Amino acid sequence: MVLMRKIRQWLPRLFYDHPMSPPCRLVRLVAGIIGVDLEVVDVKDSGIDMKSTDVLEKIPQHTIPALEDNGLYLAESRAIAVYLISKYAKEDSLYPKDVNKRVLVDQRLFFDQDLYNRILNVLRPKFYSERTDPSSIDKVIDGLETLNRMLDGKQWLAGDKITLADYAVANSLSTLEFVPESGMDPTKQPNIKEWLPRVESSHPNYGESLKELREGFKKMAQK
Ligand SMILES: N[C@@H](CCC(=O)N[C@@H](CS)C(=O)NCC(=O)O)C(=O)O
Repeated sequence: MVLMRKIRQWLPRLFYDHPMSPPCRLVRLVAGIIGVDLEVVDVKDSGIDMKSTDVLEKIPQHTIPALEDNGLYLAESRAIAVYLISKYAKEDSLYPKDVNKRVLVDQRLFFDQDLYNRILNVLRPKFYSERTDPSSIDKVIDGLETLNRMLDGKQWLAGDKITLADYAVANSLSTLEFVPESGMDPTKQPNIKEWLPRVESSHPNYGESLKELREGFKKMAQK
């Protein structure tokens, strides 16, 4: 039993990744913070086709990030982060076991999924040199106003400690740096302005992750 557990700990956790993917960044960030090793497979470099029959059998969603851990196959960045924390973190503050605390983190994570999709509707046209629909910008601003209200009088998004929700939402917001011309500066919202640096300085890995993103954006802009 003990031997099996030890062997399982040594089996590689395959992580299907791309360095510039924001959802992949969230998982790498969380894994780094809780000290879990991932065997990173860059899908582009390795030529893996997430839509190939072999991969789709295991990961029907064909998106990255995806995780393969001892027979478990998982897509969706927030679900992967929840899994890694629940299974491997030494303590539960990032994703509490107490259901009354955890549900607040979950609520913010579902909110983040919606917010990120709104942000994507503004980022995507820039990738394809298309015009952004002004209503997409309005929807992001509405999301930022909601976030600002969530943070009213609070240090953190869910409870009295930093959680996965803070990292997920901050990670989503960081992608707005790619579209400065849109005028969607989250720090125009006073509570977000105070909260963001709090998240950024909460762990050295966050600063590293942000640096990596900014360097990537710079390279993309030079192309
Ligand atoms: N909600 C998903 C979004 C994943 C996603 O859309 N990933 C993109 C890369 S950033 C992707 O794999 N796109 C390729 C595809 O949809 O086939 C998550 O958070 O993991």
